[in-house]
Amino acid sequence: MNSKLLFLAAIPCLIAPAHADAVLRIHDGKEWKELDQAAWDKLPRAELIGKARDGTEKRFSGVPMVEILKFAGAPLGDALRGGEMNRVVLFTAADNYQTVYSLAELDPSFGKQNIILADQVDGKPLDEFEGSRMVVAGDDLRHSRWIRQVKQIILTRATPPAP
Ligand SMILES: Nc1nc2c(c(=O)[nH]1)N[C@H]1C(S)=C(S)[C@@H](COP(=O)(O)O)O[C@H]1N2
Ligand SMILES: [Mo]
Repeated sequence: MNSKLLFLAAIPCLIAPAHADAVLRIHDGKEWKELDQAAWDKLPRAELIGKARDGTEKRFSGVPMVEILKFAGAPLGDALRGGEMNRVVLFTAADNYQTVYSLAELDPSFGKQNIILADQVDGKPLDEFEGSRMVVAGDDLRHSRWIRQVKQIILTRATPPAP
């Protein structure tokens, strides 16, 4: 390939935007925070075994969900009571698929937690379909909330419609 062709071939790499889920955006109910790779790398990690989409057991590793909630400043433990009990956590993926968990069901003080935001499976980074990070909910019998390509997490409240 001559140098001109080489240059042209490099252009898509130079102008390609970072993948939509590369930086995790977290809304704490008041403002957006960005969890970039450097901040992500400092968080505690955990592993869990779960059934992958092909039905085989795989070893997922990533950040325990409670650590993400702490980063977001969510009320947890004794602080999660009374008026805080309508808190929900809304996950949105790069394909705009959405799922919710109640905050209480993600709080280890309410029950044993077996849920991580995974960035690796069997020691390797997730593939492009799974995205930079995916929710692995080890105790969910169905995988509908194993949301791939998580790009944002919003700590909000379940509020009824106006009467
Ligand atoms: N980003 C994203 N994640 C997703 C979905 C989706 O459409 N988009 N589908 C969910 C559903 S409904 C299921 S059952 C599981 C498993 O999907 P799979 O069988 O295609 O792996 O992924 C979940 N995660
Ligand atoms: Mo599904």
